[in-house]
Amino acid sequence: MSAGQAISPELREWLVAQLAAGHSVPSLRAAMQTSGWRDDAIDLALQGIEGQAVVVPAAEPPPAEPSTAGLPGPDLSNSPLYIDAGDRRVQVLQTMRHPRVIVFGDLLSDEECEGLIAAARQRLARSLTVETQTGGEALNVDRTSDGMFFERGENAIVTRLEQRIAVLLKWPIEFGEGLQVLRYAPGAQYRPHYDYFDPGEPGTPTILRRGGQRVATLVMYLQEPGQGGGTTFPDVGLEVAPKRGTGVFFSYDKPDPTTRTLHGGAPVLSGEKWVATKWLREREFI
Ligand code: PD2
Ligand code: ZN
Repeated sequence: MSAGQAISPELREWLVAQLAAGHSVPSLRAAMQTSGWRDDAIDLALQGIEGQAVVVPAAEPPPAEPSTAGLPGPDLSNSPLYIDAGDRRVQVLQTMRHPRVIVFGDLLSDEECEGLIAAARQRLARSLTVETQTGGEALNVDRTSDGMFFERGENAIVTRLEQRIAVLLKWPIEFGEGLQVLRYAPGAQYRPHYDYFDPGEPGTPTILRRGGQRVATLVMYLQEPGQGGGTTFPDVGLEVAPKRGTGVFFSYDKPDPTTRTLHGGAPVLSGEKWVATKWLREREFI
């Protein structure tokens, strides 16, 4: 090494990179001295480098939004205000991309809401949730509502609604679970959870035999409480008001928290909240 050694562009680049990586000018000077550089050559090499030391690394591109291709849901590419769901023109009130959430207005008539409640009322029992340890069902303290399931196509209102949902969400009727109806009394809630089945739980393979994973949820409000009872998405600070006839739809392309589909039913503060939930599977649900 000698004082006459040329300061090549590569050396300059290397020095800038070292500074950017957090090495100090004195530490670089010491390293160059150890390598046999003379002080005047070091001065020359470091000239002007200090000023440009802060090389800001290129910002990470934002994570790509998950694709909704191959999932249930309407085509929103032209930002429609209404969607023709066959027998009804449904409003698009609000949309979010990640998580994919759509709030639909005028999804059900008052008569349909009342008809579903009347048919469900006598069959209510304290809600069970799928027990992922075993694949069976169990009482769950996270869910303090009462509920029941209709069979697919069980009565005229259920059949009509299932047909409408299939058109609206472009997903075959056969891929849907039977409609679930829930009643929340004052104080009742559904603590935040994911609707997909946790792949890490031992009971999940048994559950998946009936139609694969859940890929989307539609919660429809049949009766609004006096206060409280919104559907919350804690990861994104969203709360959907439980307005009768309205529905909140969300989809998830994988059974994973990165979908940001953590959601819950906030405690009902007064009155009674009734909802109907339709879960959609990857394949025919049998
Ligand atoms: O009733 C709700 O708002 C609610 C919230 C979270 C319903 C469900 N999940 C569900 O039925 O999965
Ligand atoms: Zn849920």
